[in-house]
Amino acid sequence: MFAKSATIAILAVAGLVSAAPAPAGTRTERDLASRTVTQTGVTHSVVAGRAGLHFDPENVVAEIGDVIEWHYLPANHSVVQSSFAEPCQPLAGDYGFASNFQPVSTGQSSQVFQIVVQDASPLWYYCAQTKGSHCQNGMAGVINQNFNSPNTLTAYKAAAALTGVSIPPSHVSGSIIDNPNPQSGF
Ligand SMILES: [Cu+2]
Repeated sequence: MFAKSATIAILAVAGLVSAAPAPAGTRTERDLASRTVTQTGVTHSVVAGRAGLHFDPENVVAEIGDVIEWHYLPANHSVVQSSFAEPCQPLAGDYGFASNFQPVSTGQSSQVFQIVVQDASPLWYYCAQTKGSHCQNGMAGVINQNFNSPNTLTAYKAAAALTGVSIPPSHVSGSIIDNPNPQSGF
């Protein structure tokens, strides 16, 4: 299961490395079949919707090859990658990772969303739910923030609050799978 997940996730974050030089005549978009990372076996769980419009923990430090796994509490959240500069909208070209919406009435969703960390660059993301303006109200997170940079999660949220309406992704990319440990909480 993990190997399959990793393959999908690699495709999901293709946009992260689209700036890397590619041999002449090859596509750079999402064409990452040859790019692999060695998985560490470490999973970081993040809960969407704990304590309101919030990802918990919202700031994760992860190694390359770690899995980030989002769980969903009520009501109807999603996880969508953005840039730091443009909060509450998908990465340009829609290349980032993106989950579907996960409607939940009680407990947590039976599904989780996973990606594999591909490099050390910060990964910014938000919830695209427009009912209640989740992103504008602070439902955003980061993986591997550069703590020596002014690009902090606080700054992202401040900019997010000034955006109008969140933009949903045009695609789903990443691994949406049944919760592998439904009896173990998060
Ligand atoms: Cu949300």
